[in-house]
Amino acid sequence: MPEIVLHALPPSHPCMTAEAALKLKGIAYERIDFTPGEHVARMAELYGEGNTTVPGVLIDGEPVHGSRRILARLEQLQPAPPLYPEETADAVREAERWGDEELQDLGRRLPWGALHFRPEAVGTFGGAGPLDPAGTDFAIRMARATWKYHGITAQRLAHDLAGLPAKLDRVDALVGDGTIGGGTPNAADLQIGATIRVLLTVGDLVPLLSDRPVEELARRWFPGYPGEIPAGAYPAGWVPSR
Ligand SMILES: N[C@@H](CCC(=O)N[C@@H](CS)C(=O)NCC(=O)O)C(=O)O
Repeated sequence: MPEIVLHALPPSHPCMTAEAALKLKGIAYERIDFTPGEHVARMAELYGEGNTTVPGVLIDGEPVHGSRRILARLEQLQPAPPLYPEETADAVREAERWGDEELQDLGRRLPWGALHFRPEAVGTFGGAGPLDPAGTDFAIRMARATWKYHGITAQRLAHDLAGLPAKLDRVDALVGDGTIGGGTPNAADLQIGATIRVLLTVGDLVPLLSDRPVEELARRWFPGYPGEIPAGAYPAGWVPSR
């Protein structure tokens, strides 16, 4: 096996996807976590201009950037167990694409959307308790910068929340038709499951997510993930009822 280095940011869900694939395939790797901010220059240096997001992996020095490219490359390196099982490969690829292009951003916008209203909860994502007042001042500045960076606005947040039930129904349907949720995770399980696992940290979303296939899938493939934003963060009426 070649030497593999995974470059990541600690709370990143696409990094969880890439790392879960490495573990699933039993591939040895070293994980290097950048600090947010520092990652931009370091990733561009390693993966080329414009490739500033995580995850990236270096495979004997060969740069592979982005969770989907990484999973496809790992499949070539070590075909078993398959991330794209032959009999469902097309459906898995389409579900993986959807999970990346249409669901993954919610794993950034919805938690950060809620943290704007409950900044002290930023501390829970580092595995600690809620922040003290000085820490909360810092978190308020961080949440403002993050809203700007990810283009989060109150209108966009309300729109994301309104559209969430249909997306969750789609995930349940993928479990129902056997595209995901089998005995061994495939690429779409890992892509979709990581985003849903992050959403489970948002107390306001728990009623929408709990006791259904979508929750079971996320907790099965990603049992541990820190972070707890108490319910009641989003303004009243923004979270659709189930
Ligand atoms: N769709 C890409 C997106 C990766 C992505 O946006 N990663 C986030 C972390 S969750 C990131 O690097 N954020 C920092 C930044 O945008 O500079 C993938 O799956 O690899």
